[in-house]
Formats: sequence, structure tokens, C-alpha cells
Amino acid sequence: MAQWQEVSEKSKLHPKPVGLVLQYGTAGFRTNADHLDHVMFRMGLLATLRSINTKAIIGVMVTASHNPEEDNGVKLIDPMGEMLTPAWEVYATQLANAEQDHLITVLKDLVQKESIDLTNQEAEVFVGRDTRSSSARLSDAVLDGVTALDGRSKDYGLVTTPQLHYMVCCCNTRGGYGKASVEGYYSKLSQAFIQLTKSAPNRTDDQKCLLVDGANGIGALKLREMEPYLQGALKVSLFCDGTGGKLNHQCGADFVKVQQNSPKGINRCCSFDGDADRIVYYYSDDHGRFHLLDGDKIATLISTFLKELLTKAGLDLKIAVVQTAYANGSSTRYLEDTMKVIVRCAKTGVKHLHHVAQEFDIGVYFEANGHGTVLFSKAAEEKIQQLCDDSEGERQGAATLLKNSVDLINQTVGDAISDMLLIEAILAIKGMTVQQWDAIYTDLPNRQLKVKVSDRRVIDTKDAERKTVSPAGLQEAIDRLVERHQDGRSFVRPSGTEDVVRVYSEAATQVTRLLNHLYLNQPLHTGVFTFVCFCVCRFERHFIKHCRCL
Ligand code: 16G
Ligand code: MG
Repeated sequence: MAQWQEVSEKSKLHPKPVGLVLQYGTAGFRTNADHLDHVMFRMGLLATLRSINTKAIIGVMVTASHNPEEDNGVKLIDPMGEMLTPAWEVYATQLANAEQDHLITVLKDLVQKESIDLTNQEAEVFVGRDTRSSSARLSDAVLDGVTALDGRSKDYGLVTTPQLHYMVCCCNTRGGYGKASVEGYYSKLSQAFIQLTKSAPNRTDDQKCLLVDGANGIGALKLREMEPYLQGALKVSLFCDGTGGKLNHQCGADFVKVQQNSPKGINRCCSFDGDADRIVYYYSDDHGRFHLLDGDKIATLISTFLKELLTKAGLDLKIAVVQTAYANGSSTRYLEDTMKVIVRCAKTGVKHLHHVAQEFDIGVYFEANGHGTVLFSKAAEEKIQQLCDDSEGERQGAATLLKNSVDLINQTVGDAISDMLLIEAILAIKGMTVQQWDAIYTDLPNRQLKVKVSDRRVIDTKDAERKTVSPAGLQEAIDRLVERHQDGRSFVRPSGTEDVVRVYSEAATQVTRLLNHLYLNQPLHTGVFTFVCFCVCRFERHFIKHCRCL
């Protein structure tokens, strides 16, 4: 077929470094930007095939999120604005790793397996990119891939990841979710925010101002564009806005969460990540102490607000919060015992949380690192709308606030801009300071670290990554140790993004003298944590020795 000939010829312009092997990980491909040209071209091909297969528009976002400027990456977006379905992640990996001579065979295989009819089929792919210097040429490579299979494409240029998810969803629902343009996105969210904050007439000037760390990335650019639409309802002071500093360098959501530090004297501040799908809040107290309000605190604030509105509106909708194993134990306890909301645990990675959240009328999902959003079922949205139309007084007021919240939330994926506006609106409506929000519960002291191992697959987990299955004996060793500590909890999981094993532990107190004495003698480390790192290394050595014997 002539088409395969053309694809083969064009792919030679995007040569694959021989032997390079990459994997479509938790959030797509990510590595040094110099090694990605062929991956981008091939993801253009894959998105086109997926578009034919689903008879819908597919998105391709060029970004490496919070990674350093030198890296880049790509993630595909499915028709409803959700992440690419796992079955196709496998194809993505196969395509990216096929040597030049094999590419057409792998493509034909995919076409056959998915029964894709290449004749008379329309395909359309939306492409977006972040501000990295490599992103423009890499998104051109994606566009080349789409053209090679005769697909149509629309290049949205510089957009945040959540904005591209929004565009894909808007178009595939024929405008049902909103207008598929950045202006449409700005208007929809701004109008909802303005309506919501009208319910907080006593907002002080202080409450209307927010410091935003844009990670020197696309979020800063887009938030600046959006400001006029907010009509003064929120005054944003942007720093790390990309005019001076380097992307994600000593700034951004990942830096703040990992380093637990902020510029001094900052009152209420938030940080985005490099593609603006992640947000954390923080402030410094009078003693200059840093306080972080992470995804767990955000989920608590939002779910409390929504639950109170449901009660006021007299709506019987099932609300749940979805977390990962990284959620601080205090947050889970507060949500279950005080708020009486259902809490579920999912595997790390937005797509896993999204999936679980879809099981409820209202699913609030957040990773502790600040990725998250809220999902409303169709039925829930209809009931809210109906109540707005049919009720009056306090019930109608609550229903209207719920309706405006639905409009403000980007349901396709976690969105730093949309989350920020929702949080600001809630704080305003509840007349709450960031300190009062922080005081809802106190985090258990916790530590996390990565342990470099030669093969992270030595660790296998179950129960949403909270328990290890292999190597044998590791879980029992962790259990024995954790038992000795009040509110102790610890788990080990292989990373989905780098070749490391991650270790997390938390307990009621930070110092565990006996263990520190026994193991690494580090005065301020949680003993469990130190011990688990020790276990991982020991078990890995054991495992490798065992493999070699075989
Ligand atoms: C990716 C995920 C993030 C997750 C992280 C875990 C998306 C959009 N991003 O960045 O949700 O927390 O991976 O990384 O899904 P790890 O597996 O290396 O710990
Ligand atoms: Mg990100």
C-alpha cells in the first residue's frame, strides 16, 4: 500500500537512535529532549490511528511537566479528555521502540489487532506544547506523523496540559463541555469564579490577592492571559513567570513539595508545575516556619465544601475522596472519622485515581503532590441543575453554588488554574484564612526517599501499592517494625517514572531513638523509614544474588 511506503520514507526523517528503549510510563514518555524526535513522529502516527479507531479527536501534548528544562515528553489524550487507555499505552511503547526496519510491521500489526479500516476514515489530532525550547520542533515532528497517515491536525501551540484536555473534550462533545478555544476556557472558568465569589461579599483585599509561582513555565503565561477575564475578582501576583529564571529550577510545585520550602515572608502562595496540571499552596508563619498545604489538604477543603452544600441543598449524592498510598494518615482519618466521607485508595498516577473517582456521584481525587480534580456523574449534574431551576431560598442558593463549582472545575484532568480558582472561591465563601484551612488537621511527620536499585521490578506490590508481594519476606519485615510505632505506616513501591524504588513512612513522632541507634543513627529520621531503605537494599542484593545463581 502506497501509504505505508510514505510513512516509511517520512519516518527516516525522524530516525530512531539504534538500541534506545523507552517506555510509555505513568504519564507518557519522558527523557532528554535530544532523544525524542522519533517518538514524537510515531506518537503522531499513533494518535491518528487512535482517532480513526475511536471516531473522535485525540490530543497530543508535548511536555515533560516538572522535569528539568533539558527533558521533554509526550502524553496522549483520549476522546473525553482523559488519559490514553492502558491497552494503547502498550502500542505506544512498541511503536517508540521499533527499529526503523520494523516500524511498518508494528504499525500493520496494530491496525490488524484493532481492526482499523484505513480507507475513507477521517482522523483529527489536536497538538499542544509547553514553553521548553525543544517543544516547538518536537511538536512539528508530531504533526509530521499525523500528516504521514493523512490525518488532519490542529496545532494549539502553547497551552497548559489541562487546556488541551479541555479542548479535546469540548470538540468531542460538540461544545457540550464548553467552547474549544483558550478564550472559551478563560470565559467559562472566570464566569464561574465571579459567580461563586459573589456569595462572599465581604472578601477583604487581602483575600483577593494571591501570589502564584508559575514554575517559569506555561502556567504563568496562560494565567497572565486569563487575568483580564477575571475582572479583578482575583488579583494575581505572578513570580517565577518565565521572564528571568529557568523552568522548574528552584521553583514550581515539585520543588516546593519536595524541598518543603518557600521564599521568606510569603503569606498565601501557590505553585504550579511545568505544564500546570499540579498545584500546592503554602505560607510562612510569624516565625518564618514553612507550612505546606498539599493535595490532601486541597481534597479535604473541596470535599468539605461540597458536602456542606449537598446537605444544604438536600441532595442525596454519594461523594467520595480518592487518594493514593502517599496520602497523609491524618487526612484519611479526618475525612473518614470527622467528615464521614467515603475514602478510596488508588495506585499512583492520575489515570488510576480518575478511574476510581468515576464510580461515585461526586468523586474528589487528589494525589498528595497536588494533581487532582473533581468528577461529577451526568446524573449528579442533572440533579444539581434541576434543583437550581425548581427550588428557592437556601436550597436554591446551595444548588447554585454547586452548579458554579461544576463549571469552574476542569473535569477532564487536574488543572492548576482551575483548582486555584476553586480554592480561592471556597476560602472566600467560607471566610477562611490559609492558616485556618491548614489547621483542619495536622499532618503526621513523614519522610520519603528514593533508593537507587539496578532493577526496580524486584519490588512487586498489591492493595493499591500499600503492600509488597515480592521479594518474599519484605512486607513481614516492614509490618513487624511498623507495629511498634503509634500511627506507623510505611510502604515501598517501584517508581513508574524512573529507575528507583520509592520508600514512604509516617508515624506519630519523628524521632525513634531505638531504631536510630540500631540502624543509621540519624537523629531526626523516622526509624521506620531508615529501616525500610535498609531492607530494600538488602533484599535487592539477595534477589540479584538469587538471579545470578539461576
Ligand atoms: C507522574 C504522574 C503523577 C504521579 C507521578 C509518580 C500523571 C499526569 N503524572 O508524574 O500523577 O504522582 O508520576 O511518579 O499521571 P513515580 O511513579 O516516579 O513515583
Ligand atoms: Mg505536570
